[in-house]
Amino acid sequence: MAGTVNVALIGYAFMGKAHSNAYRQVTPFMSPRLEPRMKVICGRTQDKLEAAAHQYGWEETSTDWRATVRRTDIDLVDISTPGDLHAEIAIAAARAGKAVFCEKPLANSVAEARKMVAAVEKAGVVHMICHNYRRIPAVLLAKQLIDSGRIGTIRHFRGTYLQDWIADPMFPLVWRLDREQAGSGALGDLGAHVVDLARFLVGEITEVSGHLETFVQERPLAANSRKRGRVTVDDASIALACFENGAIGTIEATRMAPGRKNWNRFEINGSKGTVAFDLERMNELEVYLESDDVEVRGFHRVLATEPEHPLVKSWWPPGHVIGYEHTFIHTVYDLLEAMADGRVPSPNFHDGLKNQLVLAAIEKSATTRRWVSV
Ligand code: SOE
Repeated sequence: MAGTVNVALIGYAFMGKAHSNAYRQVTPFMSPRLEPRMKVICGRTQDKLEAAAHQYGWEETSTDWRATVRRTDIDLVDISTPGDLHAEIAIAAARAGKAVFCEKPLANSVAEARKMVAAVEKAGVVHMICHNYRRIPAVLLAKQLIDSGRIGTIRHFRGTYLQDWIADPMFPLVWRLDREQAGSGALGDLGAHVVDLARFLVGEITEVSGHLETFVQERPLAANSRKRGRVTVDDASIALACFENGAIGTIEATRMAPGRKNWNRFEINGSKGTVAFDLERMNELEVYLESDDVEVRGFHRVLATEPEHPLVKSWWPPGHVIGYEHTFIHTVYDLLEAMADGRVPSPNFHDGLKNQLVLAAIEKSATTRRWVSV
């Protein structure tokens, strides 16, 4: 290990949790040359901060982000707050000479985003936006196939990001439904990912024709469900797009599609083939190549878990999908909970013995060429 990066994370909600987990897991799995040290987690409410620090392993807490970004012992500022704070924090962090890692969408307006870019450029600091879906092996495989020309000239991009968590009109008016805090609705929250994937895989977008819709105009207040407040962002967004390279596309994002939980899907058609991806089956890429022999030509489901696939080497053997690690986490969790209760969890040694008896019986049967009772 060549050194350490002291991290300050600002924001402890869903994205803060995802980022905390990334700092914890990156070293044991991927051996980066710089090791993140989870120095301080920063937010508004002290008891929530303490709980988050304890849960994820942050050394300290702070309710003062301004003081935090000025600290001389902080190298990297991670902005996982709602969008209305991105610009102010990022600019302050850049001025303090810190590397900045920011959740998407970058800002709540283009004007803010421009100021953020100017600040990091002027300070000469490292900066990154968190478009995590670019780092999925199957998505990177799609990129390889596109960049190598295997699917030919790209003609169509069809990107849909569908969720359903606000489909119920009684779902409360959380910050993501407030323009002041979130900037926009499904468009910025989910559409930003689709746009990023479109740019990453196909190229720059030159022209769009969009439509935004807010189906549920008022919702119960989060703090008092008897009162209602106005939804000031889009529930759904849809756009046609033209790309610099001549491709055309559609970009759809909604949080009002019952049954679609995290359906981030794209299909890209080229002159010689198609690639299609669905986040809900994130270890797979569907591939169709005109160059395949006609009698076997068709969509192939490629399981992107071979060491030859991008990023996979750091994880598991072929077929051991990403997500495999969570099965161990769940197992260890149940073990710890059982220890806390003073009980023996399941499966336990009794299960191990019963299993062993079956294995032994199979061996015996194989040698004796007979049925064997267990
Ligand atoms: C909620 O809609 C959300 O958590 C987004 O904010 C994330 O960016 C997306 O990756 C998953 O869904």
